[in-house]
Parts: sequence; structure tokens; C-alpha cells
Amino acid sequence: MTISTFRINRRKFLGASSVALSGVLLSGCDVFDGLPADGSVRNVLESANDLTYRVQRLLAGRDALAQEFSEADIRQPQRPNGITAPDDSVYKDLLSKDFADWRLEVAGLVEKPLSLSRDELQKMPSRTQITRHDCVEGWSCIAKWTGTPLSLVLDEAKVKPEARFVVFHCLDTIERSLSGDVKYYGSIDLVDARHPQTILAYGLNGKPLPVENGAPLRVRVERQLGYKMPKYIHRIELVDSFAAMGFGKGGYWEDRGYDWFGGM
Ligand SMILES: Nc1nc2c(c(=O)[nH]1)N[C@H]1C(S)=C(S)[C@@H](COP(=O)(O)O)O[C@H]1N2
Ligand SMILES: [Mo]
Repeated sequence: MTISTFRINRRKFLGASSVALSGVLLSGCDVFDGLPADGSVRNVLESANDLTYRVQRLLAGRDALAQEFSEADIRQPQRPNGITAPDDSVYKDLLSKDFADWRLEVAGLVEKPLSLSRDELQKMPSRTQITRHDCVEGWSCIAKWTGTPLSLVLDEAKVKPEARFVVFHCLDTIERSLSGDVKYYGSIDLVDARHPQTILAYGLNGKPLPVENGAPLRVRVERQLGYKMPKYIHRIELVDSFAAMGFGKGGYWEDRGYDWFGGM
């Protein structure tokens, strides 16, 4: 009972917020425009977040796999969404050299910080999976993703025991405003980071990952919603808290009201 009530609140909130948020992107007005100023919606949402997270962890089990599909289920290209052509000069420079100078940095609470080229990542063992991508905006796409299991990269970097979350830093600017430009960022916990289907993907449907879907590297976290899978990543940071990042909620969309645990 309680759970479904919370879930309804969350759905309503998401519906209202995507309207408000698209206004934000265009007008640069207050990010919580359209919500009661007293924060009541956000308070309900925050308790719902926490509850959904813990209940889903309990019900689904920590290692449950997302459904995988067959080649025949792939009926269309992966629909690009969010930023699809970063116009950041750093990104465009990297792209113009086919990402030869691009590196994935692994930093923060690790014993051995890494700086990996695309070749080095592709030489590591890979995993290919055909999965369904669900966006909160209400569409889904089945596609085949190939990449390096994130757990292998974390093992290589030797995560320190105090680390709790993996933060992904991206090259694309998602918001431009007077208070400064914001590049996309997001995070997951170490349980999801070490999940066997969590990969750093460089391949899509048997080809190199296209720019619109996040070249040269994007995250796949198959039991979560689309916004939990940052594209254009260049730095992975192990942290024990989100306090120093954005508004402290762990991601660009989370800082603007979405669930931190965007699970399904
Ligand atoms: N860097 C970055 N990552 C991102 C986004 C974005 O705008 N920038 N959008 C997110 C959202 S809301 C979705 S649904 C998926 C879309 O991935 P796709 O373009 O491959 O379909 O990427 C997610 N990751
Ligand atoms: Mo999305």
C-alpha cells in the first residue's frame, strides 16, 4: 500500500518535472520552477527514493540480471536522446582525431589511478549483451552493447574500502546558464558497478559506438533507467559521498529531482 502510494507520487512528479525541466533548458529559469516553493514535493520524493531503493534491492536481489534478448528483437537503431552531438571544443578536438588522444581516467578513492586509451580498454575482456533501454520520457529500445565490464576496471584500479559510489564525468555540456555551464554527470553504487551486466560500452549493434549514443565510451547499467547511463565519459571517480558534487544528489538529473536509484 505505502509503496504504491509513493510510486504514484513519483510518477506524477516525473510527469510534471519533465515539462518544467524542458522549460529550464530553454529559459535558464529556476530549476525547480513549477514545484511548490516549500519543498513538499521534494520531501515526498526523497522518502520515496529511499524506500524504492531499499525495497527493490530486497525484492530483486543484488545480482539479478536484466532480461537479454535475441538479434531478432533489434528492430530499430538505438534512439538517441539527451545530448547527441556535444559542441564542446574539447570533445570536438578528440573526435576530429578519432579519439586517439582520449583517455579514461580512473581516480578518487583508488590505490592505483588509471589512464586508459580506447585501445587499452578494448584489449581487456569484453561482454556483449542485447538489452532494452528504458527512458523516463516513456520510450524503449532494444540494442546490442559491447564493452569492458566495469568490475574489471575497478579491480585494476584497486578500489579503497571507504569508497561507496562510482561517479561518471562526461565531456558534454547539458546546461548553459549565467551561473555557469554544467557538464553531464551521474553515479551508481558499488553493487551496480560490479553487476555483471554493467559495462563501459564502446560498441553498439556490432559497430563502434556512434557519437549520438555516446562515443567513445558510455556506461550501461541494465537494470536502471536511461539517465543513469552517462555517455561521453572521460573520468570515473570513486567517492564516499556526493557532497562536493553539483547539489549533492549524485547526478545532473538527480540534482533536478529525479530518483538517484533509477531502478526498474
Ligand atoms: N553525457 C550524457 N549522458 C546521457 C544523457 C545526456 O544528455 N548526456 N542523457 C541520458 C538519457 S536521459 C538517456 S535516455 C540516455 C540516452 O542514450 P541514447 O542516446 O544512447 O539513447 O542517455 C543518458 N545519458
Ligand atoms: Mo532518458
